[in-house]
Amino acid sequence: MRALHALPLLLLAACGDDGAQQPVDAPLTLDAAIDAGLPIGCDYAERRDLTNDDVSSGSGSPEPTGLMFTTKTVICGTLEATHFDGDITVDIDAFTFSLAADADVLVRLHGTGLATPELVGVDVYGGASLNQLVGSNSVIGSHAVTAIRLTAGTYKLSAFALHSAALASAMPYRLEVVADAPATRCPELTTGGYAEMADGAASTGNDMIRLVSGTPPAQTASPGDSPEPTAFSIAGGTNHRITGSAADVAVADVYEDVDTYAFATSATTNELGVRLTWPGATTNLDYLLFEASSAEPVIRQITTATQGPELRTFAVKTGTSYWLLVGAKAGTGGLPAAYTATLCGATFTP
Ligand SMILES: [Ca+2]
Ligand SMILES: [Ca+2]
Ligand SMILES: [Ca+2]
Ligand SMILES: [Ca+2]
Repeated sequence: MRALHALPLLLLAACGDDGAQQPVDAPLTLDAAIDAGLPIGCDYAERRDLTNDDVSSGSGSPEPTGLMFTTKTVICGTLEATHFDGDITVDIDAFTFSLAADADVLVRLHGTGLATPELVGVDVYGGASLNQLVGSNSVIGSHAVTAIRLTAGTYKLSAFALHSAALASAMPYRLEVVADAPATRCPELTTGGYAEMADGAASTGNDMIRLVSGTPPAQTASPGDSPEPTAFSIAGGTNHRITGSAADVAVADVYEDVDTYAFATSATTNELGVRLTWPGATTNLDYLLFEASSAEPVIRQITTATQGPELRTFAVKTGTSYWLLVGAKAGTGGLPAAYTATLCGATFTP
């Protein structure tokens, strides 16, 4: 299945990104009437479903909400059941909003049933033509979340649902942008936690997954490896520390040493941030998240930077066992590298 941002992207030609200009002497009753029609908790509600898709149809344009973000902005829309394109597109709804100042934000998409279609999420675009992808998320468990820093300006949120058939019924959703404080929500922990202990002299004791270029990730054939047993059951609002060493090993793999850590989410934890850090500026470490015993990545945080952190916030399933794999990119400098992974649990309640 194609990612949304791999679909043909057609630039907006004649559509400005400014909200409709209101005459300064517009009657006050106009605003009152619009506001009165909004569902509770919504700052804007989708108005033109059939023409707010500027990705797959090419003929649409984002709805200019006119909203200026301060601490929380909520856009309410619906994934429609009525205009599946016969391929994979169920519905795409694009909206613009603006920030007057730079801000760290969490972008969430939530609503009942959003886990039903094959892929539901939000792409965030910036730039003068609103075609530069600056963030994205997809539903895992109950909802979708990502954390990004946005500079002042105008952005486009494209909510999408991709599936092999039309939805059985329409699904209302809420797109929310809320202020974030990543430095306090998920700072690097510097003491305590779980230390890698089962990698062995060959640094293969905790591998679990092979990532060979050109083939899907697969479980190792070795019967001798096992994931590091952190025994973490991560509750919302609690942060946990893992430390380990990425060894300098020669393997025919995308990664040299890979180290896999088993942990679980608590019954209410539905979001996780993972901050992976290491010293120096010549080493490229990545992390991937798998559900335990699966070789299909749920999250790949694999930027090519040779300086930490690798940092991402995403939705997770509650009460679920996961594997966090830390890998040293093949050929990277500075190995062995001591690393710290800080896992930050959160409970989002709509
Ligand atoms: Ca639409
Ligand atoms: Ca829609
Ligand atoms: Ca290791
Ligand atoms: Ca290893």
